[in-house]
Amino acid sequence: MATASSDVVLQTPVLEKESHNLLNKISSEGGYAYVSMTTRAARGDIRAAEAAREMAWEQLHSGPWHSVLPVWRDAYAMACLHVAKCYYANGEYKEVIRVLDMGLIMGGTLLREDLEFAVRKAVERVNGDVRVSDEAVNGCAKAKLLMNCEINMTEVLQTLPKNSLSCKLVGKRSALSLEGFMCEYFLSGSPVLLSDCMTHWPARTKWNDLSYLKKVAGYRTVPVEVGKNYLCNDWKQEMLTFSDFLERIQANGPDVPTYLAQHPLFDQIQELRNDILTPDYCFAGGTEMKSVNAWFGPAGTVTPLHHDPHHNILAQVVGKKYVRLYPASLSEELYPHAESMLKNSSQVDLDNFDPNEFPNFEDVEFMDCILEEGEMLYIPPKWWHYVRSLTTSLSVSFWWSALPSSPTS
Ligand SMILES: O=C(O)CCC(=O)C(=O)O
Repeated sequence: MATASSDVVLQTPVLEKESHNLLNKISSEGGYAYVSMTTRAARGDIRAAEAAREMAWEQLHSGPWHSVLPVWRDAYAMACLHVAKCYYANGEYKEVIRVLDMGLIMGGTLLREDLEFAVRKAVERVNGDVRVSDEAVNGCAKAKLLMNCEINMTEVLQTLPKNSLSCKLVGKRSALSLEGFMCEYFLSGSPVLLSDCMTHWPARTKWNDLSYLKKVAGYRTVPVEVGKNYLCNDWKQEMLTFSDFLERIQANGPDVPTYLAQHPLFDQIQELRNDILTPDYCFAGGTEMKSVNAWFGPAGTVTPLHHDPHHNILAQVVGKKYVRLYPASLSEELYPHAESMLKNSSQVDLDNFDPNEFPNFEDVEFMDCILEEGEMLYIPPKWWHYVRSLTTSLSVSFWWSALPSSPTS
């Protein structure tokens, strides 16, 4: 049985081991004030812990993300652990989870093990505290994330870009073998819809169950995008608890959608990782897995026309999406943005297309499809894609690179 003191102290063995070295590195980068605050924080001073966290946060926002020194990301994670330890000692477990999630999302890798262990502890505590409200959760056990997956094609066509679903459709293959995928699609770099290959995923039943999602992730903090899309001026990012996010999706008002987009949710929440499997297709080419991301939002989210450098299997777990694809070879005709940060995105807004501004665009050939629940879409590297959710939708993208020895590299 746990002793009283081990009950209120959050164990952070990696922090104990690495603190000295990390603080030395931070000092050598000129972070003396941070080091001084952290020394007080380690003795349980919550105000000092908050101040250190604030200082590290400022460093994380001092320039473009790639120019932030990795040591400041570890410093941020360290400060989050100190703040969390103080809240934990006070029994404020929801606050502990919030702070630790910020550490997981924004912090470096050095203290990740402690962050993950600590978040598991705090989640156990919260779940213990709210056992009474389990009834409330069970009461809505039948509540579905998406009640009805049917769509009205006439209405849908009105929301899609001009000429959608009228030209070349992406071909669909059922239960295609890895060898078939390699020979017919991967090696030639051709998109394909893959059906009947994710029936065994626990996510296929679990993720449409609101009470399950709330139970495993409700108190966790996630980053979401608010606004039409990342190319628009009014677009912003927010941090929300997963429960608040689910409520927003359910409310699905007429205003701008909230989209949990391209977030490595499965590195953050182990229970959700256990619900998915890496598709065999991702082993084509030797495989170096780059990232597994969640894309979760209401009907009407749009990812504007862009391309990525990796092979991609986009797996549709809940709901449906419309996807339009343009081959990599036609890049020049798709009006890529000139700025280096945006050069993988097209200037053409498919939802407000102006032929006078982009006269050659309409003649460019594309392929498109509706990605149905339970299907995967293979998007070859550098193929341009535009994606619009037609219902509440939850997808997972698997990005991988072929090894240098592979014929496609
Ligand atoms: O599903 C979406 O909204 C976009 C997916 C995407 O762009 C990707 O998987 O690379």
